[in-house]
Amino acid sequence: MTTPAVVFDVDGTLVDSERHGHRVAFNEAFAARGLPYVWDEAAYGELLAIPGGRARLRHFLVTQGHDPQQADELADALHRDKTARFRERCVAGGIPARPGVHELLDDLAAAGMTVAVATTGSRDWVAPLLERLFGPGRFTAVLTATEVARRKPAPDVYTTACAHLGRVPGEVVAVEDSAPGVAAAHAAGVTCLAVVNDYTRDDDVSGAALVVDGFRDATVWRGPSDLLVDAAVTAATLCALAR
Ligand code: XBP
Ligand code: MG
Repeated sequence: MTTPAVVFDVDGTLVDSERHGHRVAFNEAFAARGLPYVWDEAAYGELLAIPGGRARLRHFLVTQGHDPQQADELADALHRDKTARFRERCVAGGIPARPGVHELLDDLAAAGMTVAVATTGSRDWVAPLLERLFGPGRFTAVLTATEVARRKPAPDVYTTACAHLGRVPGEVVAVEDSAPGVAAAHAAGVTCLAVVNDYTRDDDVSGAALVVDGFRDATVWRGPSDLLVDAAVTAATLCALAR
């Protein structure tokens, strides 16, 4: 068995980006356009069920009474502005990695394991964020919503990542945080570790082989608890998951 490649989700997995990052950028875009909308933390948590910031905006605008065509045009304009604002935060170092992610990436590198990224986020901010936090060229492949036809929970971003890595799905382990992400990995035939967070703790992640609540000082919510080493997710955890 070759050592598995590990494909990481971004939002909510590698980084804690939604509550104080994306959500704030969306609200700034609403205000810049003179719109009366403000997504509070609870409302945004509900809207996260819709993968993709533009689709999330369009859905919300229709619920606010905008007709479909107007909602389409406004969602385009707002998402462009939001993406520029969020990108600035990424470049300025305003989006932190989740605790334990740096240590896990170092452990995977020491074990000679290939790492990649598969996200619903937009390449415009994903590329600078990954470089700012983890250094250039840290990931062998980075697949974003920009490169695939269908967003998670469709398997496209994971099947494309496997192809870019030259791996069959059985040689890959996905690390995700949410229901759409776990569903996408499962649909692609990729074993999945779910590392839930305060927005996704009630998500249906039944497709995951192991569910924990963090990368360090972790508690196993479901799955073989002996796969954690000193309550931490390590290269050995991910290798064992792939078998
Ligand atoms: C999470 C998403 C993204 C972000 C917003 O992506 O659904 O849409 O919430 O980013 P993942 P955009 O968990 O797959 O990384 O506004 O660029 O879509
Ligand atoms: Mg995610």
